[in-house]
Amino acid sequence: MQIEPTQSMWKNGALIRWEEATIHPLSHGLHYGTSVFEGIRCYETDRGPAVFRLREHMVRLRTSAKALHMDIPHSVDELSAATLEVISANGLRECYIRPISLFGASGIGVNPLGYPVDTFIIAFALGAYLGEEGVRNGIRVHTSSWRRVSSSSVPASAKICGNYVNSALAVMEAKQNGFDEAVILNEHGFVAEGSGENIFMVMDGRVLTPPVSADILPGITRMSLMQVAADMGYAVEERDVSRGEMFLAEELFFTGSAAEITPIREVDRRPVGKGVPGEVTKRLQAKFADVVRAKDEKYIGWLTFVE
Ligand code: PPE
Repeated sequence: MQIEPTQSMWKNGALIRWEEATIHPLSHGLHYGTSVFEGIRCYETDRGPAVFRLREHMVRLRTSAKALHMDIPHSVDELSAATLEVISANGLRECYIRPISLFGASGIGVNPLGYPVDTFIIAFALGAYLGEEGVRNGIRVHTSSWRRVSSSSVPASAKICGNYVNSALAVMEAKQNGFDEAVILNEHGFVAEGSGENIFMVMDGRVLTPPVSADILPGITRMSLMQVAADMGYAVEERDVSRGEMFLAEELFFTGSAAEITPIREVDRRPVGKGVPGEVTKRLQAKFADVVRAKDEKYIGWLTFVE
């Protein structure tokens, strides 16, 4: 997706100009994928811009880093404050925020222990990840021929950049085959997630999603949606889902910071339900839109307002 540059970003504790941002070509994170990142959204509200679940994202950044033995020398509070600083410095009202920490340049070789760690926080405007049309009318997906990276090889539930080679292969294959996105099965053949989204299904009116033990990324939108759905009175369940069960689902949808809630209208060339976004999905989408835009007091604690 194309984005417009902004004026400044945050690097290792201070704002720098967008044009000043550089990475050494010998950075370990570039050669070996040893970097961790986040994706966060900030929404325009009546009380000004507000970042959705900022703290939770920064906690996950540090948890992903821990899985790589990477010590990010900034606390959750510091990273959160830096995010607000970048948003206000650039006068952004609604934006997407991309924090990233990487092992820098120190030498050559696979072992990064003791290497410097560089952290950037970048914010910019971003539209619907899977398209406006997709959010409204649903997208078409297929089951990938690639299996989800397994926790027996890498920490699959950490947001480690190298893990995204798997996602990139899956989404390229999906696009080349004429689909909007891929559903990736895990090593055991159960449904894991999309290339950059968690997946939910509605079965007999219940809201189901694969468990974290299915080698998914434990999505913050996923966690939030599970709580909102339960509060709305839906039975919510985490359990393994087979490929074939997707064909039985009344509704299917993706969740993610970038993707928000995107309905799936077709899977493996079979219509999901009636082939249009379902009622439960639409109700959840509407509620979620209220939650992130500070229109529901109950979840106001999930927002950090930019002064
Ligand atoms: N699974 C994967 C593999 C994933 O990358 C994401 C986020 C999710 C699930 C949903 O997690 P959460 O955002 O916490 O609800 N994908 C991010 C990056 C997408 C990208 O193309 O870059 C995102 O949505 O920001």
